[in-house]
Amino acid sequence: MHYHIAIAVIIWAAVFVEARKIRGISLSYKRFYKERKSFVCIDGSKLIPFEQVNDDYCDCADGSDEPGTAACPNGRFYCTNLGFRPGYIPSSRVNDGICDCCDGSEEYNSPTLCQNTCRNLGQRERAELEERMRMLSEGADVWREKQAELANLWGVASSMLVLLEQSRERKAEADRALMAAQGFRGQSRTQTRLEGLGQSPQDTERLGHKGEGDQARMDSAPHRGDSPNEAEGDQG
Ligand SMILES: [Ca+2]
Ligand SMILES: [Ca+2]
Repeated sequence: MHYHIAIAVIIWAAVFVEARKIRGISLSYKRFYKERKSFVCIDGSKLIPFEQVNDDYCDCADGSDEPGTAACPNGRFYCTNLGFRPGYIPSSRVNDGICDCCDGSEEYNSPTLCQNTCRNLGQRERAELEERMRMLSEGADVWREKQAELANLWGVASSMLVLLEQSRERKAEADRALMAAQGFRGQSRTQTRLEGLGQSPQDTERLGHKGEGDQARMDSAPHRGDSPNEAEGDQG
């Protein structure tokens, strides 16, 4: 007997709590809707008895006294949408016969029976998100792979540059050695020819200087016809 009374009390309490529930508000806005007190419009413009909240008559300019009805043109209704994403809809869509919230909570006084599709929508959205995350993860793996390849290529390119520089240095050394060898061979050929003529390079140098002296003397010696007297004598 006592058991049945307790069950009845619990059911009555649940029905009472549901009846007193303020429709169309989110948890963060519940602090504005404390029962048994006067209600202050959220914009602070007016103080009204709490009975005028959701009484289907618009009292507040911001529509905050009618979160669960379509009375205020600028009001908005909060869809809890358990299992999916919560959100707001314009209060004009409350009890308009069209299901807008996936939990159908805005059609609480409507001939339209709305199915709760939040769970399916949530599952679909989670599957899509998982697929997107999988693709992003694969893309990230490919990106890391390409980065590793790129780093490897940079290493190879750096090694090749070092080898190229070393080869340039060796070629420059070889060129210098070749030029030195060619110069030495030229000197050797000259020396060989002079030795064949019985002269040493020093002799050649002296002869060169001697030839220059003889030429100078020949240039400075007087020539016939240079003196005017001689010219006149020749004429006499
Ligand atoms: Ca009202
Ligand atoms: Ca609706």
